Amino acid sequence: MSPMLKYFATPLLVAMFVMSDLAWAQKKEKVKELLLDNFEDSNLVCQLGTTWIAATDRDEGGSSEALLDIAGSGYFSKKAIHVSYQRGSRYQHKTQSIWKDAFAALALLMGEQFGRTRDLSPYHGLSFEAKGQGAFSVLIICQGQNGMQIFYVNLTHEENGWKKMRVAFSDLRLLGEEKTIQTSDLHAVLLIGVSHIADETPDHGEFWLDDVALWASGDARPETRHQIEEIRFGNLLLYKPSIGWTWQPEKEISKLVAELRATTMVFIGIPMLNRNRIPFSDGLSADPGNPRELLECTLYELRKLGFQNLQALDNQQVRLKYFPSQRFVLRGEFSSASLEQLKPLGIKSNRAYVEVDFLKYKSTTYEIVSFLPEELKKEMLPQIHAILDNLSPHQESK
Ligand SMILES: [Ca+2]
Repeated sequence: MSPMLKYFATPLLVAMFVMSDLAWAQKKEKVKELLLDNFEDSNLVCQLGTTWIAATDRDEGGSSEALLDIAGSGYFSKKAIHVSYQRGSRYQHKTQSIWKDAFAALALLMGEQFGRTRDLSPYHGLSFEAKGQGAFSVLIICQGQNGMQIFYVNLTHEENGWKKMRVAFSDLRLLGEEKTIQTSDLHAVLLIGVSHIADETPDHGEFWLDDVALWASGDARPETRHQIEEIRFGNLLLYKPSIGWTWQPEKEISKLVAELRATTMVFIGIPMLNRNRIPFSDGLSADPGNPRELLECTLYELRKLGFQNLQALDNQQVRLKYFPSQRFVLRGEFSSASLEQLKPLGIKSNRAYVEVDFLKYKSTTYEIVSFLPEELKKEMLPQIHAILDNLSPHQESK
């Protein structure tokens, strides 16, 4: 029997689920998001049937260049769009007597060809995953009553890896003016563009985008990768992705991580009620009011799950929205087997961050183990905490 199987064979019932965003945990409105492109089909045609193009100042007399291709490694997926560009210098417009700043951008036509428009007013904004050092600019060209209008917003991106960018259209400003975009402007959108910003990035470089989506104002959950459904777990209400998700305790955790293309998970345990002690595997048990005993049993279980060199950093009482929790914070390392599974997700370091919460509800203690690669902690930990905060008592419907 594998150590994992032994672990699961204990009285602990364990469920796991993936999280990708926090808002869904708060409200269950229908997701109306439209995924424009995840590039997995390797072509430059998006979900609308329109095409990604390189948009540069060449047509107006400039000398910038941009090349698009589908790159072989996406955001937790196989493909993304890749842009390499070389910005020229300021140029004089070939038909108007004005000088303009050089630009080289990636753009998505909203109509089948340039000049055709699409009504984006039902949508609230644009989201995408971006990779590339420097800052990004999102722009929308609208066909206004007085001709073309360019609205834009700048976004910072200081990290090396993928970062989620989420823009509300209402954040866009008319180029050169203070005017913000109005719903009426969105009735006739010619294209959506994304570029690096001249002031903050070199004149030549490259960047990647993936999972480009339009989100609607009613979207409770802007993520598209995992549909979330509510499940009852013991006395608690939890959320889990419903597509392709099954609980398979006989599998290694690390494999599940890779299969789900997720790097963070939470385990919920319902220890069988045993009067005053929480049972762990191999006959161990702990007094729920005794942090030292809880920690010892926790370390024992985590080692069985394949974590190594564990070090307890903190232990505190945390007040969640509905429950008090005894929380342990630990650092450790993934096993080499786990790390092999994490590699395709772009995780290179074996450093792991782990939090274990023990929360009591009625006569049951729940054990929640959240773990993630240390390098994703900044991005994912707030989401884990949001999920924990939003765990709520299950209400029988009448
Ligand atoms: Ca992709």
